[in-house]
Amino acid sequence: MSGKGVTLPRHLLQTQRAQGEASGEFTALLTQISLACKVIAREIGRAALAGTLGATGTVNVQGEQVKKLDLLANGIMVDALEESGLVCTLVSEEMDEPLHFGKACERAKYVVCFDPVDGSSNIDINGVVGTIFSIRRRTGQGPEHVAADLLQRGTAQVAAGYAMYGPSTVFVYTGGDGVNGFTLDPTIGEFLLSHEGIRIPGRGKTYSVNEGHVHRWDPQTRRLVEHLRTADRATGRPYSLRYVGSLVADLHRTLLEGAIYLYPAEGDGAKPPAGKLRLLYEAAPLGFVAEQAGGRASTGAERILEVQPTSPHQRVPLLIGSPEDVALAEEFHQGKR
Ligand code: AHM
Ligand code: MG
Repeated sequence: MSGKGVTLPRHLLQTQRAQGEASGEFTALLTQISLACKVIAREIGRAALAGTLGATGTVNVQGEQVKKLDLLANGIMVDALEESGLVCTLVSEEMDEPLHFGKACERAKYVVCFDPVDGSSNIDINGVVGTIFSIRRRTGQGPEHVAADLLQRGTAQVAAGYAMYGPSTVFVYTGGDGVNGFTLDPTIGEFLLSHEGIRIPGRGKTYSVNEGHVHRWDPQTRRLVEHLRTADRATGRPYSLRYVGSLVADLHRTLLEGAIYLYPAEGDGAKPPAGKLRLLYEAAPLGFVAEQAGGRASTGAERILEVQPTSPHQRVPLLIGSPEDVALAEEFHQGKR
C-alpha cells in the first residue's frame, strides 16, 4: 500500500480490512469529514471573491470574534456529519452547546469534536488555517449518555486529525496505528497519500510560542524559553523561533521537522492563569496525532490524552512536539531545572 496514487478512501479501507473492521462505517465517516474539508478548502480559496472574508460582528461562547468563514465552515461540517448518519453528537468551537442529532441518529456509533477553522486570525490575510477533528465512540445509547460521551479522555479517541489549507491542502489523520498525510490533487478532487507513516524527529531546532505574551507567563515558562534561545553548541541551541499563529500549521511543521510548540497557561493577575487552547477539539486530537508520530503532548504536569474533560469548551496549557523537547519543557515546568 505504499507509494503515490493511493486515495484516502482506499487507504482507509485497506487499513480497516487489515485490522478486521468490516462494517465500513469508520471509513465512511473519515471520508465524509475529508469531503467537508475539501468544501471548506474551496470556500477559503474563493472567500475574497465571494465576499466571505471578515467578521460577522458576533462573539462566540469563548468570547472571540466570529469570522464569516468560521460559521460557513461550521455549517459545512455539521451538514456533512449529520448526513453521514454515523454521528450522534457534535461539539464545535463555534457552537455554544453540543449538538445532539436525536432520533435520526439513535443508532449512530460516534461522537465528533471539531474546530472548523483553526487559526482564524489568519483568514483575512490569506494565511494558513486548518480544521481539526476528534472522533470517539459513544459510551452507550440514549440521552443519559450524552454528557459522558463528550467528556471522555483523549485516550478514548478512535481517530483524530486535521486538514491544513496552505499552498496545498493536506489531510493528516491517525486511527491509532501511526499517522498518514494526504495531499489534495485538485485536478481529480482526491486526497492522495503523500506522507506515509509520519515520524517526528526526536528533537528539533525551533520553538513556537506567542512570545509577545511573555509578561503573562509563569517563571518556569520564561526560564524554558530563555534556555531555548541561549547559545550552546553541544545541545544545538539557540533554537530559532517559528510562529504562524495557526495551531494546525505550527503543529504540521513540528511533526515534519521536529520542534516544540507551546501555548502555556497565561495570567494577568486578575484571574487564575489558564491555557488558551481547547482540550476536546484542539489539544486532545493533535496530542493523539503527535503521540502516534512518536511525539509527546503535555500540559506541563500531565499527559494531554489523560486530562479528564469537565466541560466541552475547556481550555488547557499545551506543550507539544518532539519527545526530547517536550520532556525538557516538562522538567522546567516541574521545577526540575
Ligand atoms: P482559533 O481556533 O479561534 O483560531 O484559536 C486558536 C488559535 C490557534 O490556532 C493558535 O495556535 C492560537 O490560537 C494563536 O493564538 P494567539 O493569537 O494568542 O497567538
Ligand atoms: Mg482553534
